[in-house]
Order: sequence, then C-alpha cells, then structure tokens
Amino acid sequence: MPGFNPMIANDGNFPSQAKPRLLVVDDQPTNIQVMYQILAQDYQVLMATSGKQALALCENKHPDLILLDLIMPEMDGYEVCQLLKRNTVTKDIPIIFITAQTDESAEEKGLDLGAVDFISKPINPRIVRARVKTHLMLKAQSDLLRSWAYLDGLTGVHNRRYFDEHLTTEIGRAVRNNSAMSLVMLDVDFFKRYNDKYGHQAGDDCLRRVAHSLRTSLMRPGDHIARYGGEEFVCLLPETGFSGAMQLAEQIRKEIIDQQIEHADSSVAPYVTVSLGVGTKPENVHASANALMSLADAQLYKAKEAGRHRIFG
Ligand code: GH3
Ligand code: MG
Ligand code: MG
Ligand code: MG
Repeated sequence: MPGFNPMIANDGNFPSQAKPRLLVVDDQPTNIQVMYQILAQDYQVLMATSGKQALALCENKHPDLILLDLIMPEMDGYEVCQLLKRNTVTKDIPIIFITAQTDESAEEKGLDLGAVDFISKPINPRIVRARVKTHLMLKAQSDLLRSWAYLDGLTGVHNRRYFDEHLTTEIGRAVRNNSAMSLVMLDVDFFKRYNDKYGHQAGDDCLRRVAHSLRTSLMRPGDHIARYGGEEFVCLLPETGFSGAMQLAEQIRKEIIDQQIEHADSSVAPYVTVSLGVGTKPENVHASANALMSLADAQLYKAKEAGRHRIFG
C-alpha cells in the first residue's frame, strides 16, 4: 500500500498519543485500506496481514482494540483470538471479528472464544465506527472499575487482592531472572490502644499517615505498597537484596516515628511506631510467594516479641 507505514499509520492531524490505538488484522491489504480510511481520522491504526504479525504487534504495541479478520491463511482469526486470550498481556484487549461469513455458528464460536462483537462484510462504515467507539468506552469503564477494585479505600494504596496477584507475578519474574526480591511487612504498634484513646476516626487518619510515610520512603519504580490487613502494610521490592531491604525498613521506621503522631498509651514511645519484618529471596535462589510472605511475617512477629518499634530480618 503506497504511503502506508506498515506498522503505524495515522493522518497526522492529532498527536498520535492522544488517540486510542486500533489493530486491524486482515490478509487482504485492500480490506485493511478500507478500514484505515474509516478509522484513521479518530484513531491510531496499526495493521497486520497475518495472525503471526498480529500477535507480535499486540505484545509490543498494546492496542486498545483489535479488528480481526476470521478467514486467513496459516493462522485463522479463531486461533489468533485463542492465543491472545491465553496471554496475560493481551487477554483483556477487546476483539471484534470482521468476516464475510454470515452463518450464526461462526458468530457464536467467535463470541465463545471471547470476542466482544462480530461485524459482517461488506462493512458499513458508520456501524464500524459506532461499534469501535462503544467497545472502547466499555473497555475504559471496566479498566477504571478494575483499578478501583484494587485500591484500598481508606489509604489509597493497593489492597490485598492486588498485592496477592502482583506478588505471584513478581516472584515468577524474579525466579526467571535469578534476581533478588524482598518484602517488608509492617504493623502499627499498640494500635488497639490508639483507637481506644483517640477514637476510630483518628485511627483512620493515623493509617492514612502511615501509608503516606510508606509512599515517601519507597521511591524506586516497581516498588509496591499494599494495605494487607487492618493496621498491617506490606512493601514489595523487586531487584532488592537483604541489605537494601533492611535499609529501607529502617528508613520507614524512622520516617513514621519522625511524624510524631501522638500516642500517649504506647509502651515504646510517646508517638505512633511500627514493627517491621523483612523477607528476602536472594539472587539465584528459588522461592515461592507463600514462603516469602511467611518469612516476612515470622520476622515481624519476632520484632513484636522483642519489644516492638524494631526490625527483624
Ligand atoms: P501490636 O502492637 O501487637 O500490633 O498491637 P495492636 O493493638 O496494634 O494489635 P491488635 O491486632 O490487637 O489490634 C489492631 C487494631 O487495629 C484493632 C482494630 O480495631 C484496629 N483496626 C483495624 N483496622 C482498622 C481501621 O481500618 N481503622 C481503624 N481506626 N482501626 C483499625
Ligand atoms: Mg481473510
Ligand atoms: Mg498492631
Ligand atoms: Mg496487626
């Protein structure tokens, strides 16, 4: 197709960043050209003429939506769809099948495989635009809901659900790369007494301030904080060995007491303090998510037993 960049094409009127990115997959370049003319005004359009090329583009360019031809040589649309749905990186990209096949069983099969819609050829440009717009909107809404479902409403850090999923992914990555990884678990000291003395609202404020301190202390991209339970938080530190994690734990311990949140009924200080447990998976050592969590938790327990406001690792 003269004038077409085989990877990315747009009309150049808008910054491509601002436009949602679509991938059009069809073995016939003329069909892609038709789609391009319909969509390029409003979207950044990626193009692939085979299933294999489509899979590679999805992994690398993360399109927001895919328009997928059903009948293609070598790998057909069903197979492309199946492979995309199996891959965690691509499984949530909405897929609309485009096909000349009019029988309902083809449509049923496509929807069963996880496609969101089915458009028959010959295509009507207005219908294509309307459906693309609708599915992009639905995807944006579900992304937003999902992000809320992963946040702790009180403190704004991630919640336990997010953490558990993320930990599994991160430990898998660390094991594959033979890299170190650490967890720091922390628990507010004498927090029941804090609530009893200052009230539950003040207790909530205190938890927000602890979360804020954690955000201040964790600076590296890839570090993660979650509220794991009532007054218990956990920090996930990829590519971090034992000494780095102990240093960070010390920084957190200090950051929190330095806030001087009054706690007259604490037995360790006149301020709110935390106890911390560090668990590390060293480089070139295999460890499971559960084992690392148990380790950090056991160290936290020791810190409590030893008198609180301290770090064990
Ligand atoms: P320790 O030093 O051994 O950790 O003692 P603790 O009092 O902190 O621990 P304990 O587990 O006995 O009490 C935890 C308290 O945290 C009890 C619970 O009411 C309070 N808590 C849990 N979630 C929340 C919350 O969301 N807001 C408030 N204000 N309090 C909470
Ligand atoms: Mg075809
Ligand atoms: Mg506590
Ligand atoms: Mg606790």
